[in-house]
Amino acid sequence: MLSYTLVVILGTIITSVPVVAFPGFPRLKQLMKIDALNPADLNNIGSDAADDSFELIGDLITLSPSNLTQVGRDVKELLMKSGSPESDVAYIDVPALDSTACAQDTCCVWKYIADEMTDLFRGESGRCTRWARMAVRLGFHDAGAWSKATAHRGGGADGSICLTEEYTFQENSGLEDMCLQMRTWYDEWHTKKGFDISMADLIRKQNLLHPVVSSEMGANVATVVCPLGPRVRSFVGRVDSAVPNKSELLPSPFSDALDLIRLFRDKTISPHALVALIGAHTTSQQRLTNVTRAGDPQDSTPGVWDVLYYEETYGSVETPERVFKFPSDVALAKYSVTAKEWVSFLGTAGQGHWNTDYASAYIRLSLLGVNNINQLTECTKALPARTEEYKNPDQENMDEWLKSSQVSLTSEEIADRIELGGIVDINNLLAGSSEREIEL
Ligand code: HEM
Ligand SMILES: *[C@@H]1O[C@H](CO)[C@@H](O)[C@H](O)[C@H]1NC(C)=O
Ligand SMILES: *[C@@H]1O[C@H](CO)[C@@H](O)[C@H](O)[C@H]1NC(C)=O
Ligand SMILES: CC(=O)N[C@H]1CO[C@H](CO)[C@@H](O)[C@@H]1O
Repeated sequence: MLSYTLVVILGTIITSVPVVAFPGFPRLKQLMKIDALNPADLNNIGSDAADDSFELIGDLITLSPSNLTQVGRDVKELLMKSGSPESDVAYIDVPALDSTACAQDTCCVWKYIADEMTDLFRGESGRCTRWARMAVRLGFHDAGAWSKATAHRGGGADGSICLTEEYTFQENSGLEDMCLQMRTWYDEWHTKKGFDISMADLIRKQNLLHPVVSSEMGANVATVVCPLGPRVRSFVGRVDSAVPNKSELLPSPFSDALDLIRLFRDKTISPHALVALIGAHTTSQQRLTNVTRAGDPQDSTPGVWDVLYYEETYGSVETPERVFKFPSDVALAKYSVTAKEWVSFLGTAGQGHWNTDYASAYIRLSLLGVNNINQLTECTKALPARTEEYKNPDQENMDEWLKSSQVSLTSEEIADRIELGGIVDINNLLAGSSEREIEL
């Protein structure tokens, strides 16, 4: 498939980009300026109704109800936890890309971009690739560099992570490739394909292909491409900023639960929502937190948006040796304030609950620092369809890999293969196949 060839080529080019070897997380922790803990956090409430954030953000704080657009009203409802944060609304007929109908529909070009993203985000096994995971993390790191206390200095979901050198900051290690890819898409769609806009048409300009929009749309496309992932309602039209913002506002995998709760509180994200968001690690394979264990996943089913991550991190099921748990994740799983919500995501009944909570929390996260929420356009219909049922075709081989923590070329090859969503075939690899390029 063409898209995989592209990945291989890109992978080769990208290895020349300098990557900071160790992200230096502990330093960041000292830099955090933290308010006193909200007393509500000390009560182990945990129920959806009582322990969540309903706070308004951005322009919705000051706009009177009569001045709200449809989108303004919808987002306000979503922030206040009414309305559904997931949706399956989809195009029935997509207008041709070069048609007038497409030009008049803000979301139309996004459908084409989302399809192109999907090719990169989904692997042969049906799982999502490292590109999808990077896209989700990129959306978080762009939006998450914002806090109430520093809001006057800007920050948030403003694309600055890829528009400036922000992506080379230590805490963004591992996201360099994704920013380069976002810039490639920007060039392709904006510059080359001529989806350009007149200066007068400012809103249209904002709705078009700025990396900022890509970074939040990219995250939502990636999330739904991961099998079992939610289809998060998606809004476009954020305003770009070329000002790099505050690195110290992102979390460290070595923080304790209380620090993390405080850090996210200051972003209007409740402990409850934090527990839902952090479940994105269900898909991941860390590379930089412990470099000698590069490629080791955070649960036994990397690339699948399942609740096994919650079970294994909590310790309610046996976890194979190769699964690498971040200290911060374990801390949240065990802390009194967050444990109750954590446990509510365990088991098959947890999936639907988690997906809804994740979608709700991600909508909030993706709108931090956005001061034109009332002018956004909803483009959920541009997202690909979700995969509601999924079983790894190669779980037996995956399990074999997971139960050995031995570091060898073979294990790295398997990790690489899984990162690109390929099917694991241990026998082939053990037979000494040194072929790095996965059969695509
Ligand atoms: C307590 C908060 C969090 C901490 C401490 C944290 C930390 C980390 C670390 C250390 C990595 C691995 C980087 C590496 O070694 O290569 C990672 C990966 C990742 N994180 Fe988080 N994270 C947090 C919250 C979140 C949130 C809120 C999201 C999304 C909504 C998210 C999404 C991801 C994803 C998708 C990856 C995988 C990236 C990839 O495969 O390239 N994380 N995170
Ligand atoms: C709301 O709209 C009215 C008129 O339509 C305008 O005078 C007022 O300034 C607006 N208020 C806000 C907060 O935008
Ligand atoms: C990384 O993992 C190895 C193997 O489990 C361990 O010996 C080492 O202490 C870890 N290093 C760090 C920095 O956590
Ligand atoms: C414009 C702006 O807010 N820049 C800030 C980005 O973060 C650094 C480090 O915290 C500050 O020194 C800048 O002022």
